[in-house]
Amino acid sequence: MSAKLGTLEELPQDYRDALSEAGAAPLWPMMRNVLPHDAPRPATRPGHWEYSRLRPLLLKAGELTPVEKAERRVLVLSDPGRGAGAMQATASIYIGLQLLLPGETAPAHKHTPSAVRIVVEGKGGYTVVDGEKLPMEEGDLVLTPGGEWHDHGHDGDEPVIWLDALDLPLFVYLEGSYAVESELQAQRNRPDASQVEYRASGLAPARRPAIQPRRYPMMRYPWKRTEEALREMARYGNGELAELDYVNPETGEDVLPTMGFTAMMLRKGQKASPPRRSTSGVFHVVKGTGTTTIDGQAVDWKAKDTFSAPVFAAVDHHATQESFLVHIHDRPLQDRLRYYEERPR
Ligand code: GTQ
Repeated sequence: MSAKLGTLEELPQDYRDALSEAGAAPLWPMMRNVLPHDAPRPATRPGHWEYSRLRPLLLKAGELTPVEKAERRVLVLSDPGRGAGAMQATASIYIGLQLLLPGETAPAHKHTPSAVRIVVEGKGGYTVVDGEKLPMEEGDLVLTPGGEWHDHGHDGDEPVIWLDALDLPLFVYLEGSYAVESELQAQRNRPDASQVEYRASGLAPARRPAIQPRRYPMMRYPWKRTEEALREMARYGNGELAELDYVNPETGEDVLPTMGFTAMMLRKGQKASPPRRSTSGVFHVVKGTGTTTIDGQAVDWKAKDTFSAPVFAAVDHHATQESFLVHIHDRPLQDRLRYYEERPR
C-alpha cells in the first residue's frame, strides 16, 4: 500500500517559487523524510571512544586550559553520524569526559538539562548538589537533576576523571537549554543520603504526613553496592544477563525524567543479544573486556571505554572477561511519550 509520492521536480517552477515566497512547502516530496516506513532512519552511527586515546588528550586540556577558563573542562564524545564537533553521542544523549585536577573547583551552576556522572578514575573528587556533598569513587553514579545547584571539587592528589551524561540535546532541540551561575555552595557537614537514610535497599525513612520526601532523595549510587548486587543476581540467576536499573529509592521510578541507567554484568564468555529497542544507548565499561557488534560493526572494548548504539540497533555482546557495564539510555523519556518499543531478534 505505498503509492509513489510526487517529487518537487514535478511541480512547475513558478508554483514552487510562489510557495517559497508564501513561506510554505509541499509535504508530499518530503513525506518519507519525516515519516519513513516501518522504522526510523537514525542519523546516529555507532561510536567507540577508547579511554586510552582520550585520557592523554584530556590531561593535555588540563595543561592548556585552566579550569577558570573552562567552567567545566570537558571533552565531548561526538556521534560519528553527525561528525566532528557534534555535541551529542546520540539524538538524545550527550556524553562528556570531565577532568578536575587536585585542588581545583568547578563553580556552582544549575541548568535545565539533567546530568549524571559515572566516575572513571581518581580519588578525592566530589560533587555538591543542593548542599549535599557527594563523594565520587570509581564507578559511582552521581545525579545532578535539572534545576539543582551543583559544583565540583577535589580533595585528592591525583587527576579525577568522570563521564558526564546529559539530556542536553533534547533541551537544545526544545530551545530550553540555559544555565544560571553562582558562588560555590556551603556544604552540609554530614555524609550523603546513600550512607544515611538510604543505606539499605528496601528501607526508607519512616513516612509521616508532615514530611514530604525530596524529589531526588538519593543522588549517589555507590558502585560497590551495585557490583555486589549484580554478582548475586548473576550467581543465582538462570544464566540470563544480570541487569539492574538505577531507581529512586522512595518511588521505585527512574532516577531522572528522560535518561535511564542500567548496570549490567556479563560473566567471562557470556553472550547476550537483547531485543532491538526504540531507545538509543551509550555503554560505559566499568570493568572487563569484550566485543559488542552493533548493526554488524564490531566494537572491541575494554575497561573505561565508551560506545554507543543507535535506535533499533541489533546489539550482540560477548564478554571475553568478567565485565561490568552501565547502559545509559532514554527509555524513561520514551515511556513518558508512550512509544518505547522492543522488537524480537
Ligand atoms: O559538570 O555541570 O559535561 O554543566 C556539560 C555541562 C558537565 C557539569 C558537562 C555541564 C557539566
